[in-house]
Amino acid sequence: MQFDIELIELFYKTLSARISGIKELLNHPLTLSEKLLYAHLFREPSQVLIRSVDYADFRPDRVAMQDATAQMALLQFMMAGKDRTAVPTSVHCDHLILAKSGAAEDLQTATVVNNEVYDFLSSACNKYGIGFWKPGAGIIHQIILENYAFPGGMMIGTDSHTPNAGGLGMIAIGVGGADAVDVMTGMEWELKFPKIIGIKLIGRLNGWVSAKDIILKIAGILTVKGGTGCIIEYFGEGANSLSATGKATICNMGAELGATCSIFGFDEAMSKYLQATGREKVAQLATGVGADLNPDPEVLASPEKYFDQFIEIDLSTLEPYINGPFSPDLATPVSEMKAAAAANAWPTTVEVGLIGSCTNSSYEDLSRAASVVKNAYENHLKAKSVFTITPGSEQIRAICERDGIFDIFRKIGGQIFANACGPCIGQWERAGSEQGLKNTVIHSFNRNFSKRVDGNPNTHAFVASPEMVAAIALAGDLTFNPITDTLMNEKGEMVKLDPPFGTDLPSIGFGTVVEGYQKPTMADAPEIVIKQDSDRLQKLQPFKAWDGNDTMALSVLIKVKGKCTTDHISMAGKWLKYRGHLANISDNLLIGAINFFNDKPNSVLNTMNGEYATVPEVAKEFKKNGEATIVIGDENYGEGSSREHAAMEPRFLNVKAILARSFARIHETNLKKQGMLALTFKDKNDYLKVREDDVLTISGLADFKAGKPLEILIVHRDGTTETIQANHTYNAAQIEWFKAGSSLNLIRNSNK
Ligand code: MIC
Ligand code: SF4
Repeated sequence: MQFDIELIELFYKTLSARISGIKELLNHPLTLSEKLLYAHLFREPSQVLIRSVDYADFRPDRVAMQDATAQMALLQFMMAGKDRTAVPTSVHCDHLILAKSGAAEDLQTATVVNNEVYDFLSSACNKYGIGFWKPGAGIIHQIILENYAFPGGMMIGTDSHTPNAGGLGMIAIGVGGADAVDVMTGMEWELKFPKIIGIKLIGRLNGWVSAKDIILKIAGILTVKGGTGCIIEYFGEGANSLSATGKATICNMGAELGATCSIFGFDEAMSKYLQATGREKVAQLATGVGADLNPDPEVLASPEKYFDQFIEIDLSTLEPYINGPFSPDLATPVSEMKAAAAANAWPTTVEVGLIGSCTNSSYEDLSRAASVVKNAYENHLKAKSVFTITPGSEQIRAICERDGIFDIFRKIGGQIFANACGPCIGQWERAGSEQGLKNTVIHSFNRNFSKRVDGNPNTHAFVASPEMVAAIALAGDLTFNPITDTLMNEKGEMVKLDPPFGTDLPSIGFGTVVEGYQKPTMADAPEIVIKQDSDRLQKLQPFKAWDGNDTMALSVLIKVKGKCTTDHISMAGKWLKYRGHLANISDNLLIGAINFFNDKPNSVLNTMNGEYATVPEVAKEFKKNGEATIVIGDENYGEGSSREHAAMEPRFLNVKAILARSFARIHETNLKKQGMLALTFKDKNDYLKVREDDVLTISGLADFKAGKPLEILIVHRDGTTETIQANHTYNAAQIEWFKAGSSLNLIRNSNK
């Protein structure tokens, strides 16, 4: 379906003139990222912005939110006192559907169980002029790609995989709800001007290798931190040979590298996809300004001159990859899996193969995976593992059903779940997972942090392309390499699977499925009701402003050891139901994080009584006593999702500061927006100085300034002290958020 065509037309009409102005200002050939970032500045650009140094204000074209984050975002938006959103916005119900018995039944259960939340979201959308996509319509990123994304546009979304729309040439960035509120209230949206990593793809994919393998390989090169503060821009003949949905897979998983977003230049594949999905007009308009939607020829000719980092990947020599367990950047080429699994004692029997998610549920993905299954079936092979499929949207589901793709999966016992996130976010009632047995699953999703799929810390989740998931699940063996290995069929014959094949676009078109969309009416919108005694929704109370004291004395709540993603800070799965209730969801604060001092999750010292208790319990005790605390973090603290609950929960429970070795971008901004102090050790070794019963006094707050470190006095229990320095990245405007108690308090104050 085509939305907001007037806005898109206006955008293309003025683009070339804007880009000429930018060229004049920068006075050098431009990367695509520069063109699109400058073209979306809030104010006419008047100075060159220094990458990774200057903050810049932007005017995104649209906002997208999914149900698990939209609740908090809309609760905040309601406090801002506006009648409607300033830019086109959409909300998508995808995260709250539990996968258990199959699509129809699970969807029915979800509408009952989440009734109150869906009602709240739908009535808020109706009132504020927001497009609402009902449960069952599909996963946010797939719906955006099919209906809203347009080459050259800029979008923010309250989900870290928003960059998926880069597959259609859009600058699409994952943010927290408070950032969405900025844009929805018509204010400027701020971002540190990113660095740009150029990736040239040469050659062509063949055989078992797919777009997913490109990003799995890059994850291995750049790691989960390597994209932080960067846009990844893809180009080269290899890039042009990929389908739009293949490009989207690559952009989607750029989130796993911490990248701000990823982008491809407009090409024939994008045009074809736009046309196939009913957006001929956009395809035509974008074609008319094709040069503006691609890097300049000089950049393509000497990329190393214009990008901050340059990588070249030859698709012709690429192998399929399997990444994991527990981290999406642990990349192993399929040919080395036998050795890697043995060396690490990974369980090699694969119990479940899960296909789908926002990353990989395009027609191309599902048709290629189905071709593998069909080939196996025709050769009398039986699947050794269980198969599940989560389609990305109703549109995809309907055409896969129409074209017989799902029947192929059903033949080997595959179960089709609802068009939703499902197992990807722990919304999977997996029988027996509570027993905590060591086991292996393989999926085509993007994240595989501990406990993420089924809540079991001993589930080893590996990430691969849908076709590799299909092959490995058929074999039931993680070390199976379909390129070289054979499988024994029912007749005792050895069978070698044929390489997968599929098509990017269905030969008889997408049809016209647009189920589940609710257009806002605004005028006759009824009041938004939040019940007093609800355990799912709670009206927000503004956070208190800074008290004006120069110093802040904070007890250590937890010193986190190692990886601490937002899944560790604010777990998803069964906790998703409290995403609209700050008090209730705060009961999961940091329950997945490992305490440095005893190597246990959710067991920290309560210095007030010398006993160990859970993190939320101890935080609440401190809060009750009117004492504030600090959390000590390791590297890349807050990696992963955009959920601002990971920042609001500590704020709510009186944690005033997070002092880490380093932060992930979205989380750091979320902390700032909620009025917290997000600080980093100036000397990373100082992390080791903090003991579990310390009190840390931050000083210099009266003179809190951009670029000026804060001083922290560590007072140990034995009376000894040490002084350390803490860096921060607050600019003058962000310091005002801290002072006001949150960025939202500032918006509210200005609306009074
Ligand atoms: C995820 O993939 O982790 C999520 C669930 O989509 C999150 C958003 C959330 O926690 O609601 C994300 O990626 O931002
Ligand atoms: Fe949903 Fe998973 Fe995609 Fe997040 S990564 S939006 S949970 S499908």
